[in-house]
Amino acid sequence: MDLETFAPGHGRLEPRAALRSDAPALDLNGTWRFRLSPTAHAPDDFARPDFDDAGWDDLPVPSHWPLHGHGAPAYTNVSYPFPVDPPRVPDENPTGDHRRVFDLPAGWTGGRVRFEGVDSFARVWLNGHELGFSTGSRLPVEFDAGPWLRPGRNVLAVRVHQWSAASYLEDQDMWWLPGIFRDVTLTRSSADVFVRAGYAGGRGTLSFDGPGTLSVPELGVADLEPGVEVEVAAEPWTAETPRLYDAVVTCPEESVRLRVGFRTISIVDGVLLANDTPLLLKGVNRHEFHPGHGRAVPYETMREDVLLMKRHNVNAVRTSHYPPHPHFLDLCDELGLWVIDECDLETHGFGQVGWRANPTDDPRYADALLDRMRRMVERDKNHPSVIMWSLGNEAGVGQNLAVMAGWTRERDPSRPIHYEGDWSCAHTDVYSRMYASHAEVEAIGRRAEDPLDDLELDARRREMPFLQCEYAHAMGNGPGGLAEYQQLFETHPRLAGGFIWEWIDHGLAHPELEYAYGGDYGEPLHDGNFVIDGLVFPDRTPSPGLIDLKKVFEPVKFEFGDGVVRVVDSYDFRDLSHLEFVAAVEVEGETVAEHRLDVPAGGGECKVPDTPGPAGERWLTVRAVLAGDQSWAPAGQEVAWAQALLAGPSVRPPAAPPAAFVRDGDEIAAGGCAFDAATGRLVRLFGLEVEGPRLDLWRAPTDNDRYGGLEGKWRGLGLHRLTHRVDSLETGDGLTVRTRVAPAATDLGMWATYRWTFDGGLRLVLDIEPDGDWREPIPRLGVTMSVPGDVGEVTWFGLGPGEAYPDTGMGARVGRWSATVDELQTPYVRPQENGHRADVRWARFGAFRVSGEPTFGMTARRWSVDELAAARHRPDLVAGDRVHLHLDLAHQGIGTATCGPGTLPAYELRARRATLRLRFDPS
Ligand code: IPT
Repeated sequence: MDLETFAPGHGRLEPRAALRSDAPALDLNGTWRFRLSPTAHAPDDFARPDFDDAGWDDLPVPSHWPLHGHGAPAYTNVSYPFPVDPPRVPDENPTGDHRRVFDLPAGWTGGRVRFEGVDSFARVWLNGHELGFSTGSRLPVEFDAGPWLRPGRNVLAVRVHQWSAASYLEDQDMWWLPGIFRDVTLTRSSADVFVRAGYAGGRGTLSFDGPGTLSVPELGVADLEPGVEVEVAAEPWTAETPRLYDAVVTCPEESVRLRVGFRTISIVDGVLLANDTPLLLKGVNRHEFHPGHGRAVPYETMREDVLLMKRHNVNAVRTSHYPPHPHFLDLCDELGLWVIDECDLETHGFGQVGWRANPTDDPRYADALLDRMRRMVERDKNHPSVIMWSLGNEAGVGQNLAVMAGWTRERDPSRPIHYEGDWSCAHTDVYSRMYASHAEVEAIGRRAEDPLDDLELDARRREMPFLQCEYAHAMGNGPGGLAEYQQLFETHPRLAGGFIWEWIDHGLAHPELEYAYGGDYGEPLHDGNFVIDGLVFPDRTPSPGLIDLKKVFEPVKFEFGDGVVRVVDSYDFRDLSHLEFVAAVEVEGETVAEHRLDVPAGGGECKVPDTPGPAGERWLTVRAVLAGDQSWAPAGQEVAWAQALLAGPSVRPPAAPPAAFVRDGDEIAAGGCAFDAATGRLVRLFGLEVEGPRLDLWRAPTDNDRYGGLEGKWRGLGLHRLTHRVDSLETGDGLTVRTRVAPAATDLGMWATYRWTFDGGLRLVLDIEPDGDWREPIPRLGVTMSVPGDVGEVTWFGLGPGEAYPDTGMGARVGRWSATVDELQTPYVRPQENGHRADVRWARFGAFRVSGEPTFGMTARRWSVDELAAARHRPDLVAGDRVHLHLDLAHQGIGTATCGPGTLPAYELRARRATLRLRFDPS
């Protein structure tokens, strides 16, 4: 077999829509027989019906064979894992032979074998007869089985080669995972239907192409002939109001059921509209992924994805970077998400060889590229959720894009075309970019972007809506900068929003490592943890990034005034009548009063009665929750919230007169606390053995710190190996310890002066002053101490419940929170700085309590920062017998420098004069 052919397939039937038909179908999923060969050259006699496969293994289908003990997964982002020499492929070419015996029900004649997805090159035989071959892993293919089916026992054989000329088209940033990874069926359905349902001027329009007649009983449409358009009194479909109508197309041989949604996408004056209303995409990029099954994603998992997105105020998905399983789009129709459906095309690795021989610009690949586009458009054309076709991702520029776009425009003029890889936008209807900085997005929003050399193209592009098909790279801790992007999207009508990169961490479940990433299977070439960059962890637990995103994407806004709150409807298509509004007054984090707010459906101003109550810091929290069940969440689900400060903290009662600090042997003691007389370091805190707080500038670098280059600078300066020198120690009404803290081999340092006093509680005033010319931002400014490990629950009053850094934590609110030390950790797959709770007024750690004057940042762990920084996977972190406490004045922001801009200047931490004030009391 010629695996290096440019032809996308042979013997295949014309592509058609994914449809629910009442024609008989036989599910061929299940247990198949399987054999793996290291090259493409094993004999192909296995396709014979009488071949004895007794020596083979069982394999479930759908699946990827490397996840079932045959070979291993491999991860690369941009690089091809084989030489870039199209269309040639290596002799090492894992080849999986699959056999499935099935019984044909009595009376069955004719039909097609349908594969929803085979990665990558599939050769198919039925009863020893070769039906053909196909490429295009994430696309369906059908072969005519009719002539070769026989009564009773039939044998379907499929040979899957991992590498072929088509592999050059599938260089997406993900695990390389061959196999028959989507459903296989024998179906007698053959119909193709293209329903066109628009919405304009308050009316629906309906027509269709295909065999038979179309009926939509709910709208009184009966037996509509193909090619005839009717007007209907339909409600529109939007992602916010996903109204669907059951339709049936009755053909001579079968009936096809569809759910029709009426909506029209248009572009007017450079603004993206749905049903004549501006549309703001609050999107995520979704790869198909399951930690145990790879891209063979169970239906329940797809549903969970959509539900999670909806519950976090996400309204759009880009199906990066290939068409998803067709059921996913059914769910988007039903539950409501706007979708950019992306073609299974990426040739990113050619960028590493100067884009020489890029298939996108090679006419020999034109058929293959067009074939992929056709199979996507034909399969998915009936989905109201799909609002744009994307030609692919990171495939450079070239003439084949024109072929794909030209055909698509003709076939489906109703949807704009998207492609990011060609900034001239020669073949697209929208201007799309990835990871553009805030400043550039703002300029584009004002139509003040730098012009293209080609003035005609420039003028065309300037009239286009703009979207960021990828932004805010959610790798590890982060992303930072979300709120500022959203602010821009909501300010400039040209900006149609964007899609966060990306939905899920693709960590593969691993017996020792918990979750594996690139390199963990011994791949000679890999991109490490770049595959761990999602808003949800591999098990789909929301990461702090998703909690923040939910806040930033809120469809309801609150503005507080004197005794009033203004509620603003920020939905694009619906009012607030499905929501209930609750206002709570909390003192020191404890609710003292709660009442409903009467908010008009269109939004407006409401009085917020402040209830007199106990003294203390008093906050008003207003929440919008679902009044009744929705298809995507039950009643009570929180949609939006905001807080306003009603009264500041009460004034502390005057302290007892300061106690004397007295020398006692090697120690200096005051009220149950003691300091080492030589180092001035706290050693005992109300009877607990502690290692005193001392100035620290270091944090375990985040992925953004690492890939953005800060980690290198910090390590270069030696911030991870500070030395401490005590210059003087004075006792009296307190203890003053003057120190200089600095790394070796540099003249940069920090003066740190600790002033301790005791007035019933132990007070620390730490003055910090930089020494020398500090040019780079620093990771952190605060103290580190260790305490005995028997700290159970930590209770604090401050921002929570989750972590927060200067440019993240929008989802955290002021309140009283409790967590065990273990629960304070955010389980980033690759360990890094995490778990910092911000604006903490006070925190109780078992036997003692720390208060900020006024606040501090808090992190507590069972391992040191050095252990955290050295760990590659979570199981590397082993709890010791101490708890390491970090009490901070400030942190460097997070940014999104793994891809995109670093921390915005406002969130950078510069070495500066600063004072940290803390107070320790017995609990
Ligand atoms: C961008 C890719 O489109 C995306 O698939 C992913 O690889 C991301 O990078 C990194 O996680 S392309 C990059 C050159 C900006």
